[in-house]
Order: sequence, then structure tokens, then C-alpha cells
Amino acid sequence: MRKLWGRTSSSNVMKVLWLMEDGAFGRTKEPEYRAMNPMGLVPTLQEEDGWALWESNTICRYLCNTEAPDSPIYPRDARQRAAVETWMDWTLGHLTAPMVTIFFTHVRLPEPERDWKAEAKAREDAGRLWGMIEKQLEGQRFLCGDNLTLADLTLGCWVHRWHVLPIERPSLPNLRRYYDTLLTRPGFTSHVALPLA
Ligand SMILES: N[C@@H](CCC(=O)N[C@@H](CS)C(=O)NCC(=O)O)C(=O)O
Repeated sequence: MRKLWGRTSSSNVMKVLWLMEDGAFGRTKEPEYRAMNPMGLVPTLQEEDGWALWESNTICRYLCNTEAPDSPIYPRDARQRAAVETWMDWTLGHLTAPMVTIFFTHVRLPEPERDWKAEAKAREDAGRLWGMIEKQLEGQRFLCGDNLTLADLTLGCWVHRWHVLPIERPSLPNLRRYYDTLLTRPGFTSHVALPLA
């Protein structure tokens, strides 16, 4: 059986779980795990024959390519696909860092390690980036049009956390509507829109 190594509370695992319904916990510091994933991070996808793949966005693309090559979730058309990948890369390359700072400050770090100055700066940066999503969502249900795509799966966890973290947020009505739309999807509510942990 194909196995997904990880933790269900991980933002990067959530998106893969949302795509497939199979999870397993791993001991990521052990040499056997490092042989599959040299970063020692989660998630790692392991096929029945032992072949393993890491980096959550790559895992999502691989699952679409192998399981649903014609699905609009990862469009075949080169330009549509590139648009989806732009937002996947944008989420990983720009939004994740400030969101991790905010999330860790409020949820994961013990009080003495919380850097509130860094949190304030991250909130300012994230607010500006969420403003880009607000514009992108103008007149469409999802990030790349009216179909759910990997761009939404990649962003979804941060959309949830942004709305439920105990922080002040600028008013972004398209983003709120988008979050409400995601909340109607069973995969999102089962694997992503969970209490913060
Ligand atoms: N770019 C990597 C990042 C992976 C990553 O940072 N994973 C975190 C969880 S979200 C991790 O493994 N943290 C250590 C742990 O949970 O043991 C990906 O998208 O897969």
C-alpha cells in the first residue's frame, strides 16, 4: 500500500491528505527515514515498492499525474498549468515564511521564545500578501478560476490559519468568501480546517 509519512498537524501534510485519504506517522530523525527524505521533514510519500518522494507540492503534482492526469485540479493546458504552479510557488516562496512566524508565535512556541516584534512584522507582510489573493479572487470562486486546483490545495491551510488565529486582520471580503467556499469541501474540513495545534 502507498504510505504518506507525516503528522496531521503539518501544513504541508494537510494538503497531501486533502488530495489523498491515507496517512502514517514516521520517525523522521532515523536513518531509514533520512534515506527516503534527506531533509528529515514531513511529508514523504512512499510507494509499495519502496520508492519515495518528498516536497509536498511535488507529491501533489505526482499524485495528480499518476492518479488523475485529466483532472482540472491540475490542468493539462500549459498556460493554465503554469498559472496554477505560479500560485503554488508563490505560496511556498512568499506567504509561508510570514505565516509560519505568526503561527509559531501564537501556537507552537513556548512564551519565552515568542518574538512579538517579528510577529508584528510578519503580520504586516502577510496582510500585504493576502491583499494580492483578495485581488486574484475578484469575480472567481477559486485562485485560478471557477475550478478547485492544486493552487487552492497549497494555499488552503494558510487560509484557514489566517482566519482562526487570534490576530487582527484587514477586511478582505473575497478572501473570507473563498474560505467559506473551501469550508464546503469535505476534504478541507476533514484534513485542513482543524483546531490549531
Ligand atoms: N518544503 C517542504 C517543507 C516541509 C516542512 O517544513 N515540514 C515540517 C512540517 S510542516 C516538518 O517536517 N517539521 C518537522 C517535523 O514535523 O518533524 C514541503 O513542502 O514538504
